Amino acid sequence: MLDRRLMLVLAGAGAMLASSSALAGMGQPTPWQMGFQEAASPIMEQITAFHDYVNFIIVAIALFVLALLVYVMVRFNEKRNPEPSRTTHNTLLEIAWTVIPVLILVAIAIPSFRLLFAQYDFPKADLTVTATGSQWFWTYEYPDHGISFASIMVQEADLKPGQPRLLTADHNLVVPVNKNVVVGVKATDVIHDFAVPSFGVKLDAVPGRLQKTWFRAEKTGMFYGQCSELCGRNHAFMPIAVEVVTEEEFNDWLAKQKAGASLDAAGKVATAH
Ligand SMILES: [Cu+2]
Repeated sequence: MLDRRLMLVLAGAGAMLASSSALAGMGQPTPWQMGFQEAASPIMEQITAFHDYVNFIIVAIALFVLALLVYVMVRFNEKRNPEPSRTTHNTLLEIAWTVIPVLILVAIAIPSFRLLFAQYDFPKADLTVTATGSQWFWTYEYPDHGISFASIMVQEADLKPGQPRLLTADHNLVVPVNKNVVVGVKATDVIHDFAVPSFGVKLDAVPGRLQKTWFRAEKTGMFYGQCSELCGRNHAFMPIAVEVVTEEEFNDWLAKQKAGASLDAAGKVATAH
């Protein structure tokens, strides 16, 4: 009876390890989430796969060391082994415990560098946007389309049904699906950080410096992130809300923004939908 229950718990834990995105939501965190948010970009898929792979190696090493410790405690304790051997060298063992860890590190390093290069290998941009962090909101610009607007968190009292608390913004960063979006990231005051977990994107926004990252969203919908560098009092209240839409919807949105921007030529923030 007890064994059966134990087996169930172990099976559950195993299943969770096997898929680190178990119980995780798409585009936003979920209560009792284990592991990462579900991947919506090729880079995040690679990050998740790499994480699962390294996790498997870590668990195997931890179990192996635990087994050795238990074996030593049981087999070589003072009662069972009153006369300890005086062995100090074993060439074969010493070579093994040097070479095997090196091989394990190489087995980790190769996919690790592959992922790193994939993250920094910028594809041809289909759309360029800039995200500027300020205390405490984001400003998004579409330099090729002359659009720019601020994105400010919606207060809890003003949320519409289905809108997540602390993550909903008044104006979303709208991008088309299956397109390479290059994001220039900068800041006006202190260091902020542009992060969207489901896209595998996280980059510091540093004043006086333009950095860039990229993502390719493969699913439509809302994807949320948060400023991920402590930036002052309202650090927790400057969400990044990305709305991924089809290309037609994106073009409609662009047209609407451009019409709105020309009406708003007084230099006020253009209205996003
Ligand atoms: Cu910030």
